[in-house]
Amino acid sequence: MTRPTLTRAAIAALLAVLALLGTAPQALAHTSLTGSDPAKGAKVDVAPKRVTLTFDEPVQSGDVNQLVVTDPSGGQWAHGPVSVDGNEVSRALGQLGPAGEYTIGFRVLSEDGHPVTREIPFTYTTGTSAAPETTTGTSGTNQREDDAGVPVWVWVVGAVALLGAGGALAVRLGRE
Ligand SMILES: [Cu+2]
Repeated sequence: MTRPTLTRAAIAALLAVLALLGTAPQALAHTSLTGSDPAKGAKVDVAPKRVTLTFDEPVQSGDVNQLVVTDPSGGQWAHGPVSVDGNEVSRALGQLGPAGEYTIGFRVLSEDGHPVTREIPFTYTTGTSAAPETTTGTSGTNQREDDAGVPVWVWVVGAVALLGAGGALAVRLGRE
């Protein structure tokens, strides 16, 4: 009798699919960023004293979150502890120096243990003019600036992303 066997196999397959689908709502419900100060793409003319991220759910406190602010040359401006207050994560900023595009980079742990990583650009419109323009610069100077343009935290976040890639892939496969 092959028919009952096939039916049983079909039911088993269906249950497996349902089990996979059952994980999808959780995967879609990951903590996500709902806002930031400075906001994404903002043009600020008064240097912020603090950078604050707001999420749709509480974030894990403790020494598990990273939050950096990088200037156009790769300089770091956030300092002190990363503080967590419910849905908000913030960190103090030094007086911003050069005008230009800054990037807020973060990796925080949501309550369910999943990391949330993002980059948020904003522009600081005032402040000291950017590094001496290339009018007097040689190509050697430019090369050096290019090298300095890749901030260290990019590599850190990249490594973290690689570590998380396995989990993300599993989630993605589960969703599909
Ligand atoms: Cu999650």
